[in-house]
Amino acid sequence: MPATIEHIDFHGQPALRLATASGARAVVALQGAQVLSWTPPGGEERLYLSPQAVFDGRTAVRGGIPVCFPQFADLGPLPAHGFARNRRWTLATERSGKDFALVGLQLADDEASRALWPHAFTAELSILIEDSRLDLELEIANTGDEAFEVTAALHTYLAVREVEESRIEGLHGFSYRDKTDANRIQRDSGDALVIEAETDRVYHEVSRPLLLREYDRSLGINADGFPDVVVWNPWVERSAAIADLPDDGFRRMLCIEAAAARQPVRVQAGESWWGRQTLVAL
Ligand code: TA6
Repeated sequence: MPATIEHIDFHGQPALRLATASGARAVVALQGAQVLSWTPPGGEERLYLSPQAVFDGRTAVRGGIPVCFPQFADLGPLPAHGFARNRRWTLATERSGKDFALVGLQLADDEASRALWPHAFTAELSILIEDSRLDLELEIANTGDEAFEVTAALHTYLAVREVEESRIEGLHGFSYRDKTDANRIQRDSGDALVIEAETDRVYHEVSRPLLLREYDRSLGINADGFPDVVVWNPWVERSAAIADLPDDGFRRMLCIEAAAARQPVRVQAGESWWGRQTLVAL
């Protein structure tokens, strides 16, 4: 049986379901081009989607892989994480082969985007599932006459069995900006990062792949083009304050994000920039 790409309704919203012969599956909402579910062969969900996520076609959906563009977090005057996650993208490419499925979704500037951010652009997110791998590539093209600057991220919410029993390996020695400590710059000195409190860090220029280890499974995480890695877990109090996250939601999620956050990316007129995040279930 070849791989398939189906148009489905997911919580009342248009979405795509990708499936491969070896049993990998993904669900991608048109809103935000947001991957909401990914199960590699074997059938275990590897992304966290909040059971209290709002599906109204506009509100940012809590979980999966939101695309933050053209602004990461509050690093500028736009709404938090920009507007790409609130807009409906269009399906531009769909391809499937013996054991892969690929979709490409696009967002271009329009009156509403230019009212917030006065630039001509196209954003394309390519999403590929193949064997135990999920690959997301974001390409931003400047279709206007003047250079612009963006910050961006793939804000990946990974599903974990129990956050305190998970370890992130590979961050040793890198500097990070700690949002929970007045944005102080620190250096990671442990051999693995274990989440035991609210964590909101932008690690700078992370040049090696990461490994998320749980007691019975692991996930390899690699990025290209995106220089930074964000690690976020809201922990007890912030989890309780976030309306679309259950009070104990922080136990089941860990965001490990591929980001261009420390320095904005400058895209010249007529040029483009791309960044990729790859997850491999191990
Ligand atoms: O990526 C980490 C972060 O910027 C945190 O500071 C936290 O607020 C989170 O993203 C979620 O943001 P959101 O706007 O989706 O509530």
